[in-house]
Amino acid sequence: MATVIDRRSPKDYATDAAPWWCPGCGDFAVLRALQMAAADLNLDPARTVLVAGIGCSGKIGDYFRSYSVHVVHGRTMPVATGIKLANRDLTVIAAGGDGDGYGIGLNHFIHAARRNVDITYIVMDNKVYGLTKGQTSPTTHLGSRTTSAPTGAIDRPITPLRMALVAGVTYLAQGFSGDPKHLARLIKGAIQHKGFALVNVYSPCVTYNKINTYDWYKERLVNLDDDESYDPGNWQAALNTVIDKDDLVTGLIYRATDVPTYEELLPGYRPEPIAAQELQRDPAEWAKILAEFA
Ligand SMILES: Cc1ncc(C[n+]2csc(CCOP(=O)(O)OP(=O)(O)O)c2C)c(N)n1
Ligand code: SF4
Repeated sequence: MATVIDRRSPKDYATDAAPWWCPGCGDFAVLRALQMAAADLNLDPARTVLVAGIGCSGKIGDYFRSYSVHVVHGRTMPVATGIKLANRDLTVIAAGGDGDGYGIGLNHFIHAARRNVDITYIVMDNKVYGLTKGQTSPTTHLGSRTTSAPTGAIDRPITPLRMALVAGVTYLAQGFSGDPKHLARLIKGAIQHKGFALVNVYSPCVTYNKINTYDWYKERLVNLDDDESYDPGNWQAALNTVIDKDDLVTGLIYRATDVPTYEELLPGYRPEPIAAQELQRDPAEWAKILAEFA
């Protein structure tokens, strides 16, 4: 007989797999925060899908209890979008690294944001390619020495927060692995948000990034949630703030609640869950479609 769980705890979202990350890796805190957020929302693991990218960060899909798809490098967005459109009754979360999302997957990220698909995207931004041994990533700071740039990076970095705002994101937050409870609140808000939500997380790579460490962030990060005068509903102020603060902010940066989701705009949209809809086609209609490809 199936067990009915009324109330879940973060532990209920752990799998049997032992995390493979280096001791101290920021991704442990992201996993913990995601588990806390899921427990707070009492998410049903059987109605939740985690789409994980390739990289150390992408291992999170093995450790969070839900359905999970480990997709090819940079393709979390199209797969998550497809899952949501096929069954919008599901909670769809994507997670991966800065290389996965802002390098090889950059164009998919921009299109997912502008479409406002109802998915949550968590990026573990450690400013290097951790899995492949510390090469420069799209968010590596100018001048940082990495295994692929031993004399210092010469490419100007991508700024995910500014890019997301310009692309049309409707929920934008930034968290830090040094504060998992705060991060859990930001992830919870992202999952509750109806539309595309990006949570960029400064998640230190303790093995390959000796510059952007926990202490480096602690000395610099400003929590916007502590500032009562900050209005996350003001797009222009959000953009000005991330530029002025050089992207070193945490908290809810921007939220718009009046933008329809991609699903709602699709022809034939109906508000009730797809499972409740009549999906049976007339057999003659199927035969006609099959005949076209015979
Ligand atoms: C098409 C393709 N190109 C390159 C790779 C090699 N590769 C695997 S992970 C990775 C980068 C991972 O960096 P990031 O997304 O920042 O994740 P992290 O490991 O730092 O968490 C690369 C380049 C690959 N697996 N597939
Ligand atoms: S290499 Fe870096 S990102 Fe990968 S598990 Fe180790 S600390 Fe984490």
